[in-house]
Amino acid sequence: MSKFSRRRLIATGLAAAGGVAGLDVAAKLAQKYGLVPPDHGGIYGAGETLTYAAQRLLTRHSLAREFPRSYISARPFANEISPRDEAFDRMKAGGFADWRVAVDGMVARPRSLSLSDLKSYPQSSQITEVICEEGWSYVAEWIGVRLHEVLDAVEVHPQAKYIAYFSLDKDWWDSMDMADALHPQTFLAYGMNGAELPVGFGGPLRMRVPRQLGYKSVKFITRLTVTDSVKKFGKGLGSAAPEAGYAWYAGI
Ligand SMILES: Nc1nc2c(c(=O)[nH]1)N[C@H]1C(S)=C(S)[C@@H](COP(=O)(O)O)O[C@H]1N2
Ligand SMILES: [Mo]
Repeated sequence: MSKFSRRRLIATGLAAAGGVAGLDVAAKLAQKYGLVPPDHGGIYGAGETLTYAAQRLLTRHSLAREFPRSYISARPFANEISPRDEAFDRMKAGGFADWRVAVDGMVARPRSLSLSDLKSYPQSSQITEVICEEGWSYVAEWIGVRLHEVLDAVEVHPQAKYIAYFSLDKDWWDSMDMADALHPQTFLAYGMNGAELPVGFGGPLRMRVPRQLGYKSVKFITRLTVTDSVKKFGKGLGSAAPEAGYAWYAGI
């Protein structure tokens, strides 16, 4: 059987397993192919597994929609003010010259990167939509560096499976698998709509993961850790989201 038809069979199997009785089958298939999300388990576990595994098998190379410049929202909604933190205010007063993002874990060359270090990597931009799980969205231009570039610079070990990312906002951290980490639209964004990234939108540095819901696009990024398991962070569910009842994998 060719590799393609085998993959199609797996995907068909997963789709057919969509019924309640089939969720168990979906979970077993996903287990076999290493597609079990870290928040799998509990009452909705099999459903989360089905979503993640089906998306990975069917749409692994797809891109989030990119828009023409005329679609950029005139009044985008920032759902947050700056972190209430003295150190943050001091860094802001200094134009964020002291902002650092640590890149560590399963890498050959761990680094602590300033914004100017990040700006020395090739710059990319995208006009994509932030879609909140609460039902609102906006389109903006995001300017930054592909996470892929940063990961290449630190030389990720081949055993690595996830990138966990952390914010100055202690309540916010998340993780993504390597497929999303290396995805060409996954950015560390330091600019928005032709200017520096405003604090309300996560400045000076936020993650942009346009293939997933807005909550994966964590603001005020201070650390990236490359890992083969996310079990050791927080409650072991892969991000703060499942601890609050949201899915770790939020593909759109
Ligand atoms: N640090 C931090 N990151 C965060 C949030 C937050 O409150 N704090 N909110 C998340 C949610 S739920 C969404 S929908 C988007 C909203 O991005 P925006 O403020 O640019 O609209 O940011 C995400 N990243
Ligand atoms: Mo959100």
